[in-house]
Amino acid sequence: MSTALLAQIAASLVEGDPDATVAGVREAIAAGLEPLAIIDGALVVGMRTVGDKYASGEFFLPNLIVSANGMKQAMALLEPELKARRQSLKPVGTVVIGTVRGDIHEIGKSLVGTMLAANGFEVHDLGVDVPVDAFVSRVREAGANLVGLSALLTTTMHGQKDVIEALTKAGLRGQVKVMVGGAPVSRAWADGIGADGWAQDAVSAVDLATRLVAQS
Ligand code: B1M
Repeated sequence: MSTALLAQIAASLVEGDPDATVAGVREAIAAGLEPLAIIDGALVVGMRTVGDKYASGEFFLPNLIVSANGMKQAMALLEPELKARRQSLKPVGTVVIGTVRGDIHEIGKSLVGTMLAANGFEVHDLGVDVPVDAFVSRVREAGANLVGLSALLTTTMHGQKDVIEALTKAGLRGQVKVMVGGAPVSRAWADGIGADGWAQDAVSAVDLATRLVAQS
């Protein structure tokens, strides 16, 4: 039953039916499915199919927008569930996260931020299309020990390098670790721009963040 329900949620995301996505997620929560299983087994699967269909020319921008909206509504239901499973008095670390300048892709970044919060991090989510200076000033104000930079476009990836350079210039690079991610971002790219780590997905981002703050 749970496999069928997860497949049904993924299909509703692909079909662009946010009401059905939300209803399916509610049903899955009520059935006792773990939030992470719903995210990984249905929402990420559905968004991946949407991406493939867009890449092959079967889907167009409006399809992406409707599916992204369904994903966002589903995540709003799952975030409190994730947080409720993790109650930490002292944050594991303080992270400033955002999607870099010129890039409005929100879902992956928000998923990483939600997972970090659910795992005990204090998360300052700056949103999307974040100017370089906004990262720098929030790191300073929050006394963050980690920065997370998301980029989904090959044309915006260099924004990650710009933030690292700006942190160095501001004299903050010694106090913060930098992790990068997003579909076009690779380990080689992360090494090349002087980031401290790269994560392929939200689950490995939590592992990486935990290791990085332990070193800081
Ligand atoms: Co756009 N888009 N998009 N898009 N979009 C992509 C990224 C694209 C690959 C689609 C394609 O052509 N196949 C392509 C980029 C090509 C490239 O540069 N290599 C593309 C393009 C071209 C564009 C526009 C230029 C289209 C246009 O206008 N002609 C435009 C750009 C706008 C801009 O940013 N300036 C655009 C717009 C949009 C929408 C607004 C319609 C919408 C975003 C809505 C929103 O976010 N609110 C959208 C969407 C939905 C996508 C796809 C289909 C799905 C992205 C997504 O949400 N995936 C995407 C295709 C794809 O990726 N296959 C595509 C689900 C999400 C869970 O995965 O974001 O990869 P992802 O995040 C993962 C990992 O990457 C990682 O963990 C996450 C969770 O597992 N991760 C991190 C992400 N950030 C991390 C940070 C970390 C660590 C891990 O540490 C800090």
